[in-house]
Amino acid sequence: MKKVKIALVNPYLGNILLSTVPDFLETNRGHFPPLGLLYLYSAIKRSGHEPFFFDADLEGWTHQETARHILKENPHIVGLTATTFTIFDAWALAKEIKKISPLTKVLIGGPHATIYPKETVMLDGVDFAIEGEGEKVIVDLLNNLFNNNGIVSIPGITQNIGGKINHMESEGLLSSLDDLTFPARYASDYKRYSSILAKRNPITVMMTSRGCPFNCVFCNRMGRKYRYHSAEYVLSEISEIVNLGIKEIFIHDDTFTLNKKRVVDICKGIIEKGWDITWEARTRVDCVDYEMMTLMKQAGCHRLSFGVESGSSRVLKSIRKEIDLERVKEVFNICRKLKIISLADFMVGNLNETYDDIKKTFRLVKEIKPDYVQYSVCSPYPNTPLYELGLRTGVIKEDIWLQYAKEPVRDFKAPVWTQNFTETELFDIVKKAYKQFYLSSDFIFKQIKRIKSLKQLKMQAKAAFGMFFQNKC
Ligand code: B12
Ligand code: SF4
Repeated sequence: MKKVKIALVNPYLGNILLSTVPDFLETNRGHFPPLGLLYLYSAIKRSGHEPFFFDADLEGWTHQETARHILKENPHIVGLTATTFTIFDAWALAKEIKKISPLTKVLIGGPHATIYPKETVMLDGVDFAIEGEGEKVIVDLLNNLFNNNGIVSIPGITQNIGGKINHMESEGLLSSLDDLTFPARYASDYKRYSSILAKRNPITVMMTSRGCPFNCVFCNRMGRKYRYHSAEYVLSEISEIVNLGIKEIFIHDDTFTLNKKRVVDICKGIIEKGWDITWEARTRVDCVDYEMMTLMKQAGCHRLSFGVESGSSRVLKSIRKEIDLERVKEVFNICRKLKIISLADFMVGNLNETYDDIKKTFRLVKEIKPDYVQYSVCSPYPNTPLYELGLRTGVIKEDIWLQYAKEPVRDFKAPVWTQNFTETELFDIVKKAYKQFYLSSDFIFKQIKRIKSLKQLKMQAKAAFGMFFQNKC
């Protein structure tokens, strides 16, 4: 079997959709490692093929520069990662690569290609799209790249063969996550990843589980099926991270604390090892309790983010978030008691939301007093129940995400849920809400109390700005 050289690339993201982040913050906000590509790197390395990794976004390379750096390594194929929000840049890079080296194959994977595989390979410059989790499929592709005159008929792969689209449905999600090799952080310039929200830089990210069993209407999770790494696997991965000299971990699981026993085992393991690490995670208020949070705090958890979405029970029901507002209040109290920094995530302009409901959200924020709050205008993402409902009921007039997938344009505007409000009204409400929270005497006083040095003052100010402008994901 021929050894295939593949370049795995995180393109420079100069044109992310919906970016409300001012330039000065965009450059200060830091960079997360592209975890998906690092998992692929490990899988490819293990299979005997030859991967190269480039983070053009971290380097700040233009697409032209990136193409030149990549092609210096003479790869047979280039794999780019893209979400729908970043496909414009991935496509621009694909075209740049083809301009210099028309025979190099280009492959796109990630959330966008998963939703729109056919549209992705119809973009000029793109040969293949991979749907879903890529670790197994990419190896299948590399094993077969030079067989059968370059025609690859493998589940999960869509190919453009001279204008004819060969789409092979994916076989679904990986069943055993513990079979995966740890993401190849060593292949990246791992000491350069950072975040203004971190206590200590450099940082890394982890995904200790994949999927989420809940059904919020606005959410697109790549397959709802929840799967997780064992506590032993997670602890060995943390051990590798510690050995790299990294002390802060952003756990990016959709709902980290879904399985209590696993969380308890992970925390006990960290405490037993005596690792000097701090970490943060995202979860739901109905998936934590006092005992678990106490242990998490002891194990280095310093911040928790909760998707609360609305202060109105009626809206929470309507968007299928199904959390109880009393529980929200209890959990934010526990955070305060345990000195875990809390972040509450809300959306404005939800399905069936009225102005009275929005007022309830603001009242709830005042009551639960989160350390940070993140508001976003409800935007129906592609392949979500909300987007489909919008198309059926006429709230969204046409399938604009599909049109965008067919021809990504730089100035595309993601749709906003305008059932009861205009777009301008919603953005005005959000802007006002941010000001009210971050410029309140409560917030400023809390920040000042926490500050012990000038360095910390700078960090707190940056963190507040980060929250202020961070978009919802
Ligand atoms: C962490 C996270 C963030 C972080 C960090 C992103 C980062 N660089 O790591 C932050 C907060 C910055 C962020 C920001 C945003 N995010 Co975000 N984010 C996530 C989250 C929760 C985890 C991503 C992750 O690390 N996954 C773990 C890895 C292992 O999975 P993966 O990246 O999908 O990679 C696998 C496959 O996709 C595939 N694959 C990926 N790339 C490639 C490439 C090739 C060549 C191949 C073959 C395969 C392949 O194989 C990988 C391994 O199995 C996901 C939801 C989720 N659960 O995945 C949302 C998600 C990716 N984000 C989303 C969105 C919308 C955003 C924002 C646009 C939000 C906003 N409005 O501003 C921004 C834009 C940022 C961007 N660069 O696109 C959406 C994307 C939906 C879409 N259709 O595009 C997701 C899916 C969540 C959702 N709402 O549904 N995000
Ligand atoms: S919003 Fe959170 S809880 Fe709801 S389905 Fe998505 S990941 Fe799960």
